[in-house]
Amino acid sequence: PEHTRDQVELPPPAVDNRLTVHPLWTEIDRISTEQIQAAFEGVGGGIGWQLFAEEGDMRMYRREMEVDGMVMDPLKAMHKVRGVSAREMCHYFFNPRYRYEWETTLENMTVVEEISSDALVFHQTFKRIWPVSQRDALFWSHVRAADDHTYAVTNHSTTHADYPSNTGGCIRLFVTVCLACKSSYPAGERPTRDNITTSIAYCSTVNPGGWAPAGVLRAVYKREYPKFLKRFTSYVVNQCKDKPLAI
Ligand code: 6CM
Repeated sequence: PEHTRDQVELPPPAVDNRLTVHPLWTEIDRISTEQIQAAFEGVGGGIGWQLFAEEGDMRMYRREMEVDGMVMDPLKAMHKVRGVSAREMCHYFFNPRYRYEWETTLENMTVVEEISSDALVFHQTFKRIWPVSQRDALFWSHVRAADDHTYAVTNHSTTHADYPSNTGGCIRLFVTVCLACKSSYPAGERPTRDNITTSIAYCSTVNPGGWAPAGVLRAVYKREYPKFLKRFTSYVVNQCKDKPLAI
């Protein structure tokens, strides 16, 4: 049945050996560790974080930051989702099979390299936004188990000889993203769809890679990030509802 195939491909509980012998391993391990730690540090008391979107349990903050006139606002979002596990959340975020179903800013996605069951390299082009040139990105993506009932996906820009930047009409953007998820359920009970809650921390920093008007970028981010997180989380809830809970 459908769910059996999904179960097999869930993020592994330990790092895949094929990843630890890859040339990118040291970088992937270091950046993932840093990002996961930072994701769980709240914004409470943090200087400069401004709340820009709030809906139900979702809160989104950004810190305005410009480097040479280019917007690089770090974004941090917190959310709580009932009925799915951290592992399931990360499975749907990492696995390319589902990406077109929840990612609305995406035009095209190619898997450039399959490093291991828990690490891939992607090339993506994004939908063009007037009056800005079209963007593309090339990044590794790594899913891992962290502490108890915690899983995270980290995406970070890299390079590849077959995908040179600033060709084919696209400007290459640079991205660091982390989706970190932690499940909880009442002490002494067995986890079920009815009692499990997953806390999500999503962090993103995008360097637009070339000229783009600050006002346009901030307006796009303000509209697109809340849309993404709401759409993605309800997509996962929907996908999981008739499948056994995978913890
Ligand atoms: O994290 C998200 N998606 C992941 C899987 O695709 C991955 C994507 C990272 C790229 C983030 C780039 C966002 C820029 C989209 C706007 C289009 C560019 C025009 C402006 C020129 C700079 O980590 C979800 C990403 C949700 C983005 C709203």
